[in-house]
Amino acid sequence: MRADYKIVVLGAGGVGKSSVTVQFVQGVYVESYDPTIEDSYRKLIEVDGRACDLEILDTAGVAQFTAMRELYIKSGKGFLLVYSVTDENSLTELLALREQVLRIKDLENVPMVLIGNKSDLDDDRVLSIDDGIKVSQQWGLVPFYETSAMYKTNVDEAFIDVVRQIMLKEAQISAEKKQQKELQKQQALEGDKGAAVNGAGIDSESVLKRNRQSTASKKSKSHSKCCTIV
Ligand SMILES: Nc1nc2c(ncn2[C@@H]2O[C@H](COP(=O)(O)OP(=O)(O)OP(=O)(O)O)[C@@H](O)[C@H]2O)c(=O)[nH]1
Ligand SMILES: [Mg+2]
Repeated sequence: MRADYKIVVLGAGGVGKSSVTVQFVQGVYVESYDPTIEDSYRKLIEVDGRACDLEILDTAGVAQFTAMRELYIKSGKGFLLVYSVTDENSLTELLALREQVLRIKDLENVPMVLIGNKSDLDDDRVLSIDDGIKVSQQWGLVPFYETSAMYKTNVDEAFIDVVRQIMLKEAQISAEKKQQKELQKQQALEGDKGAAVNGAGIDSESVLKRNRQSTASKKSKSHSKCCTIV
């Protein structure tokens, strides 16, 4: 079965969101700058033996086109947060954008990567790799990549990382659902037994406790992502 993945590319104007996206989807580099209003792309890829149908939303960075932001954040499953290593403000802008994503998604762990693009522009660089690493650490070790859309450096890696995070999250959600169903089944069974023996109530406290412990251990595991710089 093919799984659907909606990925949203966010960041300030001109940082290279469209260039990175088009390089990933079509394998070409766009030299000209044409500010995006909103573009959507599809790409079928296989990740870890699973067919994935990616829907990538390339969003507007320029302020006059950002009205739709809230809506597409709501529908996104994974996010690429892009700044340019040649533009300090573009990294500062990402802090507010990440806050907006977390507020709208209202989840503890949102699949996300941090991207410092235009890594080929050595002479114009104002942000170092360490600046990116610092932000990644502040964000709880969100995977960080320096990319060059021009040379396709780390572009596929960044997209695949976010797809893997979505996969992991969905696997966790479906495991939790399964666990909950089993718990309900068990409760129903024990209720039947109790009623048959002496009409006593169900003692599900230990099962619930186990359930909570297992969820807590999963959560702590999912925090232990490492930061990737190639
Ligand atoms: N040298 C270099 N230039 C890049 C790179 N990525 C993008 N650019 C250039 O930067 C300019 C802006 O790139 P876009 O991809 O249009 O930027 P954007 O973030 O989509 O901009 P908005 O749609 O306005 O938000 C273009 O002229 C690109 O060719 C890169 O990795 N290296
Ligand atoms: Mg664009």
